[in-house]
Amino acid sequence: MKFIDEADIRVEAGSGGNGCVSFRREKWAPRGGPDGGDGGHGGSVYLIAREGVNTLADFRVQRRFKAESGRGGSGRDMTGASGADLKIEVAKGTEIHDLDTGELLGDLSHDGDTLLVAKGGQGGRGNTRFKTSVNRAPRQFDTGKPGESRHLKLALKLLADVGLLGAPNAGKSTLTRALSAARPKVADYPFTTLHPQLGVVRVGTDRSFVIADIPGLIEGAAAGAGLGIRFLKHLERTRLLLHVVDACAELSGGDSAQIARSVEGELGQYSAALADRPRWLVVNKLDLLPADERDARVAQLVAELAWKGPVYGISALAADGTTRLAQDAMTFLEGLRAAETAEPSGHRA
Ligand SMILES: Nc1nc2c(ncn2[C@@H]2O[C@H](COP(=O)(O)OP(=O)(O)OP(=O)(O)O)[C@@H](O)[C@H]2O)c(=O)[nH]1
Ligand SMILES: [Mg+2]
Repeated sequence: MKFIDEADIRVEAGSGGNGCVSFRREKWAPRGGPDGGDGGHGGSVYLIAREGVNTLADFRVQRRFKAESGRGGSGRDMTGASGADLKIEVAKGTEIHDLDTGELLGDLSHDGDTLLVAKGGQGGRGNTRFKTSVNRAPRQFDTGKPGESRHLKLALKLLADVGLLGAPNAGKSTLTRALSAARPKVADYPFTTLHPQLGVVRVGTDRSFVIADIPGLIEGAAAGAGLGIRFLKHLERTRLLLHVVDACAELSGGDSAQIARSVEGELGQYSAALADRPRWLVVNKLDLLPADERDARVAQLVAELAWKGPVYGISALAADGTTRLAQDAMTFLEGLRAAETAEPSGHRA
C-alpha cells in the first residue's frame, strides 16, 4: 500500500434533537400539564490512535464523517435518544490541525489516545421545562443545537528510531533493503524515493528497531529545491540519524564532501534540535574502490568534513559492514532506553 502521510477530512458532529411540545391527555385529566421531553444530544466525533493502522491512505477514500444526530423528545416526558459517537481510527503518530484556524488540536502518539474533534449539539428542552407558576401550559421548546463541524488536517509523523539522511543516490534505500525486509525502490537516478518508507531492522530475537528511509536532500532543499525538506519532519522523533554519503560521487562528476556538507547545511536550516540529534556518518559504496584504498577514503572524508562522531564505512549493495552498523545502532538505542527507564539516582541516605 502506498504510504500516505497527509490527509484533510471534514468532520461533523450530530445535532441535538428538538425538544417536544406535548400535554398530558388522559381520561381523568383532559387538560393535563405539559409533558414534552427534551431532545437527545448529538453524537460527537473522536479520533483514536490504533496500533496496526500504519498510513492515512484510507482517508483518500472517505473524507467526510458525520456522527448521528439526537432524536427529538416525545410526550410523557420522554427524552429523545442520543446520537451515537463516531470514533475514527488513525495511525499512531498522527497530528491533527484545524485547517481553518491552523490551530494544533492534538497529537495522538500512543495506542488508544483519543481526541474530541467535533462536539455533538445539545438536545433542545421540551415544553415541560418551561412550566412556571404563571404559565402552566407553555408551548415553548428549544430546537436542538447543531453539532460542531471542522475541517481537519491530519499529518502522520513516522515513529522510527533511526532516520536515514542523505543526498539523492547516496544509497539510503539500498541500505534500508540491506537492513530490513522493507523493499523501497532503488535506481541510479535521483529522487527515486518519493515517499518515506519504514523498515523493521531485526538484530536478534526480540531485538529490533525501526528505520525510516526518506527522499534525498539537495542544496536549497530548505527553500524548496528537489523534494524540499518537508520529509525531515518524519525524522523528528528518531533517536539517531545516519547520514549516508556516496564515497564515490566523483565517479559521476560530484564531490562527496561537498554534497555531504550541503545535506548537513539543509538539516541545520530545518531544525537546530534535529541537527543536534546523535548523527553517525555512513560512508557508502566502498565496493567501488579497491580494498586497500577504502580506509584512506573514509579517513579523507572524515577530515574534509571535520567529522567528530562515529563513522562507518560500508557497501550497502554488498551488505558489507551493514550488520555491524545495525548492531551498534541497536546497542545505542538500548542504552538510551535503559537510561530512560533507570531509577533516578541521587537518593542516598
Ligand atoms: N556500487 C554500489 N552502488 C550502490 C550502493 N548503494 C547504492 N548503490 C546504487 O546507487 C544508486 C542509488 O541507490 P538508492 O538506494 O536508490 O539511493 P537513495 O539514496 O535511496 O536515492 P533517492 O531515493 O533518490 O534519494 C542505485 O543505482 C544503487 O544500486 C553501494 O553500496 N555500492
Ligand atoms: Mg531512495
